[in-house]
Amino acid sequence: MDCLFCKILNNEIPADIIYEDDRVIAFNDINPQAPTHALIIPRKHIATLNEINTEDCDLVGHMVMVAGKIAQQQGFDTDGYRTVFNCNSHGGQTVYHIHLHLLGGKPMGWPPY
Ligand code: D5M
Repeated sequence: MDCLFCKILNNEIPADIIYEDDRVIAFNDINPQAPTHALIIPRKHIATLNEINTEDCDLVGHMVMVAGKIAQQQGFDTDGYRTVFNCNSHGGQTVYHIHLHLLGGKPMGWPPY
């Protein structure tokens, strides 16, 4: 499968990994949009949010929990942070392996045009 994030998971492409466990890894985004910009990805290949099944709900919840854990470790949990799943072209998705963006370390605006 020609998936960039599967290649990172398989150590075929390097990444700055900041967290890993049996279900997910997190690494720094190559094009950071905030002082901290990490991506939390499941080890299971799921192309978009549209492919999430009932059996994946715990996994997706785990991704969100890991985002909060990283925010806490990096010390911006109290000031706050942004988490984003982009889906398909209108959502701005460019890598088709679901990933949760975690952005922190500065105030952010809304809406995110
Ligand atoms: O977000 C895809 C994100 O993936 C985007 O912010 C850049 C990031 N990216 C792309 N290639 C890499 C590598 N090799 N390392 C780290 N980060 C990467 P999307 O929501 O799909 O637009």
